[in-house]
Amino acid sequence: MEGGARIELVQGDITRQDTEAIVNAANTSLLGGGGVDGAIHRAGGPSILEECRRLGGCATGDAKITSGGSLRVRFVIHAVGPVYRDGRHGEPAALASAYRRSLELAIEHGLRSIAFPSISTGAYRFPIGEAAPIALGTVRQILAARPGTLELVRFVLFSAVDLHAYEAALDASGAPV
Ligand code: AR6
Repeated sequence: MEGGARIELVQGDITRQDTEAIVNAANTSLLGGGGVDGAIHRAGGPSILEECRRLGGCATGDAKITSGGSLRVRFVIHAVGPVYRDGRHGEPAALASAYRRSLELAIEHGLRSIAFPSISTGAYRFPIGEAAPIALGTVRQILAARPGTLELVRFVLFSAVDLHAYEAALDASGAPV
């Protein structure tokens, strides 16, 4: 528990979550792609892309919100993580910012639950062992600072290896969940 909220780690598919919002690992165009982005647009139907077209893109480290289309979620929050080069080009700060902006949007919309994929650790090649503590640390910080807002933040990891990386990061941070 953090600020009255629960952080959950599960293995699964982000498109099948029953939270109020899911987060997309998008790119700056917001016009779709592979991985999580492709799966969300496939499962959510064309209305999400139509909304995205009107948003005029999104900067790295920022996030924008659309409806959930035909998904069971109310909203999709499209977050843009950094492309990883060597970790010395602002990638950790940009990754933290993508999580922070997503949570801020969720809180602004009065949402109680949100599910994240592991942003930037696929096509954008951010090493998951470095990304997991940044993701969890940023979420914890915001939950602690904004008690009484979000109740559930779920990380949906695609593979068992990815799930274990997040579990290890959570254990290493020492705080109870
Ligand atoms: N559910 C949960 N996790 C998934 C799913 C899924 N359905 N599919 C893949 N993952 P990526 P990025 C995992 O590449 O690195 C797109 O083309 C995957 O195994 O989706 O932020 C965008 O348009 C990995 O661990 O996102 C951008 O151009 C993690 O989700 C670019 O890729 C993120 O992988 C963004 O790259």
